[in-house]
Amino acid sequence: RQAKKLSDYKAPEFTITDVELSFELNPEATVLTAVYQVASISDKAGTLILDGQELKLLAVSVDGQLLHADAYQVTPEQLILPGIPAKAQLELKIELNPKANTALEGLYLSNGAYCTQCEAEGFRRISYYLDRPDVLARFTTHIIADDKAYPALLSNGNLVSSTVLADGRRHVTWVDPFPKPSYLFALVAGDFDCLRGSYTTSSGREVALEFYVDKGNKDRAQFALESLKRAMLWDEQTFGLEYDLDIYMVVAVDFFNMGAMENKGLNVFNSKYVLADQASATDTDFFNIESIIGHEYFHNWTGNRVTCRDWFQLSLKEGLTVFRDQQFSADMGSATLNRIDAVKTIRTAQFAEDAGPMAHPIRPQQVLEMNNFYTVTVYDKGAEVIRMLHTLLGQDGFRKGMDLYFKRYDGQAVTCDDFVNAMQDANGRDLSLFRRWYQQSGTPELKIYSQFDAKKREFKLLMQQHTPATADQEEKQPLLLPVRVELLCDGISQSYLLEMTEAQQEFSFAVSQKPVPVLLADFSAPVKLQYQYSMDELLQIARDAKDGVARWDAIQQLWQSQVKAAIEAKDVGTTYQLPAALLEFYRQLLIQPLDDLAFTAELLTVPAYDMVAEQFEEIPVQELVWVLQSFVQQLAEELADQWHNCYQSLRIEAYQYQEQQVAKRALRSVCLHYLAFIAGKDDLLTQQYQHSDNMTDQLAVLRACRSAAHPLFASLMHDFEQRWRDDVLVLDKWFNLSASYPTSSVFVTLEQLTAHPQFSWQNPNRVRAVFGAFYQQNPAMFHAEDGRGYQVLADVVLKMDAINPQVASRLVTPLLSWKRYQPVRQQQLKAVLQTMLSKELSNDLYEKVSKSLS
Ligand code: BAL
Ligand code: ZN
Repeated sequence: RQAKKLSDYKAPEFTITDVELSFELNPEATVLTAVYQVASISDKAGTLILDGQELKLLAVSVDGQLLHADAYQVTPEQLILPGIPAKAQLELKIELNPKANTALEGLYLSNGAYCTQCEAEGFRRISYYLDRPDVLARFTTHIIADDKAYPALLSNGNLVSSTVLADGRRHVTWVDPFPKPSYLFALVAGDFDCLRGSYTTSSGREVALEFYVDKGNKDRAQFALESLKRAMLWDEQTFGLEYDLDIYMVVAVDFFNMGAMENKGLNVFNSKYVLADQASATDTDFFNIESIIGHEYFHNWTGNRVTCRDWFQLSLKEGLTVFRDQQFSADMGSATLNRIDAVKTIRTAQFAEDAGPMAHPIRPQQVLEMNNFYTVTVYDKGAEVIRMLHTLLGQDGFRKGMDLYFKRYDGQAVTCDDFVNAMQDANGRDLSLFRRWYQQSGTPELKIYSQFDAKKREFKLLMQQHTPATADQEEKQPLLLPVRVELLCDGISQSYLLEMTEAQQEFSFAVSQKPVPVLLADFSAPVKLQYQYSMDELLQIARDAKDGVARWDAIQQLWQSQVKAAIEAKDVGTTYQLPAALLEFYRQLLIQPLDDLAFTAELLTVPAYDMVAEQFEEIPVQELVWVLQSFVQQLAEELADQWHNCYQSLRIEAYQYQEQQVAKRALRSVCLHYLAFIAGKDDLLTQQYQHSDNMTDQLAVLRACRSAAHPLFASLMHDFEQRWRDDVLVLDKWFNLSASYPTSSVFVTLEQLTAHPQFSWQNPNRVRAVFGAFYQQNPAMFHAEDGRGYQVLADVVLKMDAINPQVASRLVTPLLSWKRYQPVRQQQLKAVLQTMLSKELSNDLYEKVSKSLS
């Protein structure tokens, strides 16, 4: 199997300027007529090679002449057409079987509705095409389908005609005036409810907003519609970017591989990121909807108007758009809490990716299956890289760079280098060193030592950076690290932004007395920091630092050191005593929570397993599970009255998704979580489950009972399943909780779940709800001593590979990092991976499994 390399990039020899697609929809035999205006770049005749997969080609014509089958060649991946004139009209007739398409790439059926997914290389499953992002064409789309069964016939751009044919079918025509790459093409046909709204842009243009959802779900789309309006306004105010078509459509579908897709003018969304109301969705669901609606909308400029030259440049649009959606969410709510969430993602999933066999820079250099590179590295580390530019250039400098980027490249397919050039030129600043972030993989380690000279009244920070080798790259170079520092002295905080450019550097500060340094405030660079703090210093930072992220991080570091101490003391039972100072800090927080209750809730939360695990080169699985559980138990018991009193003081009013209320619920949920670990709280748990008016509070009870393996769990879960068995989105929460129950009974449960009438191997949401939860939230059982957890997941991965390779390839991730575990686990993991590799695998799975074993 041949991987593609960034260094092999060649501009296309032909381009396609105009595309006219006519779909006659039929579940098992859709007929597509595709007409392309083809132009040779060199203005010479030549061989045109189009990409295509699993297509039934019925006919080919060039300039109106039907070609005989020996005038072209069809391979499993290409249509090769020799002797194409410098300018030609190519017409293809193709038959598709959407019903048989369980991979959910190209044209497929979701609950009876037709929909498409073309990014990254799905268009080649619809038609033979130059399926690469640097070929931009104007698309006209005709859809012909039964009018009664499919009243909504949608595609990109503006609707220009709609007529009913004599045979009762409807024929609609959509024209997208903006040239686009094929990955942004979309078609939807179905019978939906439509929630309509409108938005007037800052220049006074009226845009129709339309949300297409399953029948009966219109009310649940209201929040998404309002989120979209907020996103449109925010992009105008923050970046001066206005929407450019007359209509913006969002379709919610149940069968979808990703979260959502930014097709021009016609976003397709996983329904879980559109539909929400207080009874069925949690505060986190509402938050995610606003953020993803924003993300897809922001792509209209960062991705669609300016797109990627090739897929190695994916972070050009994804890193930048994640950064933009993070800024949007920060402005809609709490900047600190949003930043904490982003830091958690980097420290868990992204650092783990760097440490595993799939390590890659944010601009990968080699790819076998592009779908494998929609990763936390490209997305979230990509966003960190953009954030560092923002930090270095400041808000105004960054905006100047963005303005120049759009001025130069609107309507083009460009590279990450082009983006950095715009930032550099707009600010008159040399960013050559900074560019290393795009080509170097791995997590830099930043060691800092301090020295205080009382006589000279000088405080020094000695910094060393080092990036360990990764699976893909041996040699590493120093990077440009923006390091935010606060010096705390006598309750006063002084802030600095240091720019580290060498492997080793020293920074001096004039001070009156020895300060406590707050290092890497706001997590100003995606690195692992090492500094020897005392417990008192960490508690002082947690109390006094200006930066909220640093305050939270100080508590994180404190917990990390406690976990290490408990494991080193081989004291993994119940006897390890948490330090009195830490307990006292928590006691005071509970007696007098901070004004920001959501931030208080974060401080009161013991870090999750995956967060702590990432600190260990060899992960001591069972010890970690025990230690974390025993810490929660100890905190629960030591502060029993305080948890109870704090919980009782937070009575809340009728549900609204509103910042203060969300914060109160978050703190109540944390208190409840600890209370579930104490005997005698059954009434309180039952009370909240039965009497709350919203999903957030109900789910908090189930989660607390799950984590504490509480006797109430079974009966409450039974009730929940009865209540929600007809609502699959909510039932996913039940699937998730069932699969993450931390006892060995879960292995029987997993079998029962897959036999549940609402479970379907064809639906990625169901599969992820069960098996994603099993490996992400049930470390004790996923890593069961006898290797059963690994075997269960490996069997599911193989089964899924035949149905939906993208889903299979995501699920295999936790099996790949076998080198991080003790020898027995290594053997167990390697054995399941070797068995996998002996089978016929998709490229998606083959790339990951073979790298892991190499
Ligand atoms: N472009 C794929 C989905 C997203 O990142 O928006
Ligand atoms: Zn995106």
